[in-house]
Order: sequence, then C-alpha cells, then structure tokens
Amino acid sequence: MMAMKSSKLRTIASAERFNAASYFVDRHLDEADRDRIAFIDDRGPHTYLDLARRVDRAAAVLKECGVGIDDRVILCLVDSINFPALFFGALKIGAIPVPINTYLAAADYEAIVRDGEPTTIAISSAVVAAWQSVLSGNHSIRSVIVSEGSSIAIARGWLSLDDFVEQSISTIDPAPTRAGDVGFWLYSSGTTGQPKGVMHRHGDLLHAALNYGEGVLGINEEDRVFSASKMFFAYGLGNSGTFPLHAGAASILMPERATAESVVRSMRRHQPTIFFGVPTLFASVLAYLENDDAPLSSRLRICASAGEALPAAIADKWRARFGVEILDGIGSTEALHIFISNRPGAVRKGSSGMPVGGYQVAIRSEDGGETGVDEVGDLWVRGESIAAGYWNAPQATARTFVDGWLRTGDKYSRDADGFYHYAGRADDMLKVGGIWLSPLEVEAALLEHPGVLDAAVVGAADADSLIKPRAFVVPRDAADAREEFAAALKLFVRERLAHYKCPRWIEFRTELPRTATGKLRRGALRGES
Ligand code: 3UK
Repeated sequence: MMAMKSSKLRTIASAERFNAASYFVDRHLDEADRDRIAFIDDRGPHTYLDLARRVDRAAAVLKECGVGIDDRVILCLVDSINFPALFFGALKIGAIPVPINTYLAAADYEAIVRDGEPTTIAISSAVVAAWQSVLSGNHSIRSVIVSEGSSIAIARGWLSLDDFVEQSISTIDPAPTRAGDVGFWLYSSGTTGQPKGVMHRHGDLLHAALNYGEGVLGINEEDRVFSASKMFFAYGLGNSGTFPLHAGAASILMPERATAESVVRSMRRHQPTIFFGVPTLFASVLAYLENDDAPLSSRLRICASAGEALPAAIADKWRARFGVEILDGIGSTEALHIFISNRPGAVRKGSSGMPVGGYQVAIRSEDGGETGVDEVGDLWVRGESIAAGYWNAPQATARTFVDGWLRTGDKYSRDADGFYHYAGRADDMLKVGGIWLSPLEVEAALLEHPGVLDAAVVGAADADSLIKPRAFVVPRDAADAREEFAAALKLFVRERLAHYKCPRWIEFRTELPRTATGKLRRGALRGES
C-alpha cells in the first residue's frame, strides 16, 4: 500500500487526473488492504471495504437528490462513519462537500446557506433542531439527508442515509476531476469574524497528508489515531480522515462533544497510538485526572496540539504525567493543515517549531522585507495545500492570498536556532479552545440585552495561560453591577451563541475606553488586571 514514493505522489497531486475519493478510499480495495480497519465509531469497526461501499451509497443518495458537479452539499455531521462516507461520496461525484461546525446557532447556518447556496444538506439528528428555522425559510436547499435516525427523516419527508446503506448498489465511477479542481470548502471566520468559504482543491488533501501526516508524524499502517477536534474542522479532517486514510491506518471517531471525560473514556477504551488535541483540552484532561494514576493509552507514541499556542507548563505537566511529549504546530483552514511544527524528539517548548517540509515561511516587517532574528513581524506561508481563495469574497481573497503566499494574520518571530515563536494576532480575533471567536459577535450578543448600555470583549489568560473571553459591560442601571447580573448575562449569551463563545469573566464599568472618534480601545482593556 505504501509502495508508491512520495515524489511520485506529489506529481500525481499536481498534474494528472486526481479524485480524492479514489485516492483516499478506493485505492485500499485490493485484497491486502480491504479487510483492515479504517474507522472505529459508536457502531464498531468499519473496514476499508465497508468504507468504500458506504462512500458509493452516499454518492448514490446524493445523485438521487439531483446533486451534480460543483453543487455544494453542506455536511453538518457529528463524527461517525457517515462523515467520511458523505464527504468522499460528494467528492467522488465531483460535487463540493462543505463540512460545517455542528455547534453553531441557527443564524450562523442561515448566513452560510445564503452565502454558499447548497442544493442539498446532510445533517445529524443531533442538529435537526438548530436547522429547523433555517429550513422553514427561503433557501436554495432542495433535499435534506439525515445521517442517522430514519424516523426523523420519514416524519419530515427527508432521506435517511442509514436506509440506503442497507441497500446494495453498484459501484460509482469517480468524476474525472483534476488535482487542481476545487473539491471542498471549509467555512472559517478568521480575520474578519464573518464566515467565509475557504475553497480547497482535491490535491490539497494529499499534500497536507504528505507534508505533515507522513512527513512530521510518520503515521503508518500500525497506527490508530484519535482526534478530539472534530472532522468538520480542517484540523480534525486531516487528523481523523485523510492522514490515517493516506497511511492505511485506523481512526477512532467519537460523536460526543470533546470534554475531558469523553476524551479520556474514548482513549482508555480504544488505545490510540496518536492523539490530537487543542491546548485547552490537554489542560482539562490533566485537571480531570489529577487524582487518577491509570494510563490513558498504553500504546500512545505522539500527541499533537494546534489551534492556539500551547503553553510550556501544560506540555511539561503532560509529559510528566503520561510520558509522551506534545508537538505544538500552527495550521490554518486556509493552509488546510499544519505548516510549522515541532518534531518528535526535537521539541522546543513554547515554540511552534520549524517549517514543515513542503512549505515556505516568511516573517515580514511593515515594509515587506524579512525580519531579523527575534524580531516580530507578519507570518506568511506558501505551499501546495494552500486554498484557492474565498468563495464570493474577492476583496478578502486579494488581501489574504497574495502572489502565491498566504497572509496568516499572525505575528511571529524566529529565534537564532530557527524555531518560530507565536507573538499574537495582527487583528482582534481570538482563539478560544482552538476555535475562532470574534469579540464583535460576543459584544453584539451582550448589547442585545436591554440592561446593557455598552460592552467590550477581549482575550485574557486563565490560570493555565490559555486565552478566554473577558467582557467589560456598562450596565444601563448602575445598581445592576453585581454578580447576579453577570450570571444572567452569561446565560443570555449562551442561549444565543455557540457554547465556547460565552465570556468566562464579566466585569462592570461605568464607561469603556474609546478614541476621540468613538472606536473602542481594546488594547487598553487587554492591559487591565
Ligand atoms: C491560530 C495557532 C499559535 C493562528 C488549524 C491545525 O487552527 C487551525 O485553523 P483555524 O483556521 O485558525 C488558524 C489560526 O489559529 N493557531 C493555530 N495553531 C496555532 N496559534 N500556535 C498554534 N499552534 O492564529 C492561526 O492563524 O481555525 C490548526 C490544522 C488545521 C487548522 N485549520
């Protein structure tokens, strides 16, 4: 299976006809591979043969819905075998799968549908309620597929994927796509806070798997990987999907939300060799197991972290407790995956590591020249997995994708030994638990409360040096500046926005620092202790 050399694969991924479903799934249909385990989910293990059949059935369902080449298919799915089935099923017929976050609110889904104009959506039963109001309005969606649970589907006249899986169908021929054809989108709210469809090519999936999955982690057939980050994130899509499929390894999928409890349970049960997380999760697992000495997985050989900077103290504690180092690396939805990373056995704590093979990295000063040692500048990256651009946003595309380079929006410095160090964002966006958070969105939610006159949100470090949202609120009635009102406001935000967007701390002020022109001075609030 691994006989083909990387250099040959790189050529395939850049020139010839290439359909990601043929490569990642159907390539494993020879006798030596097909009975190996590809995924383990709540229903048990699924072989590579089973995966290929499910991909073909998902492709057949999509065709039945009238989905054709370049039609967008939104996937709002919890992690299970049905995710790769629909993702690769859509890619196989030349349609554009668009995985989206299952934790968003109805208004977010509505904005994405308006922007991307999908003809079909596939949703998990767990998110049906959030989609209800979107589907009752005006939209481009002609068909709804429910991933699991046929009774919900029957009641609403939707299709049930599980019912199709029981039927036998003939194999589906892959659409004659090329590596450079756009294959899928991922919505990201980086930079502006407005979600934008990041358009990736079929070949980008293979490049990320070669560069990081194989090049840095050396994932192989013996590995069993587990990612706490879900497949609808670029991070999880590589970790749980394309990396193990590239290597012929097995991948553990967990439908529940990743909490310390669910992650520990899953690791102890399935014994992964590689674990992917975000700093917040590593910290919460350490806290959760404070009085529990049992191992997580006796086979664990590598842990990887991304999404936000990994504080050295968490890496130290993790290594002392589990005997495995955490490799911090920076990636982005636009780059598809990690492009600067620490290497096994050569970790520089507190740094993001060194450029991953296949990527060129530059730190530029204001005048566009490259910065010197230890000097902070703007991080740019170039490489073959980088997106083709944003859907329907030419100005944002022109700002971010310049002369083949991607502007990350991150501030970075490089030390004398060549290690890269994160130095914050160039904009006001926050990464909380590895996920984008726009302060403006949380401020807008707070301002919807009739008792709030003014509000500002900035990032503040918690006891683990991890950034969480901190809100400053000017109450309409000064007598409201009390703990009860703060608790009520948190509840108010939690009802409107995804759970991770709720402020960790709310503090009351009589006014907020603003410039002469009325612009909020977030910098001043960031410095407040
Ligand atoms: C920040 C980091 C410091 C940074 C991602 C791995 O996070 C991912 O993608 P997003 O589009 O966000 C990208 C932004 O997140 N960031 C990510 N990793 C680190 N900052 N240290 C890190 N290790 O601001 C970056 O621009 O959500 C991560 C793989 C695929 C991904 N999409």
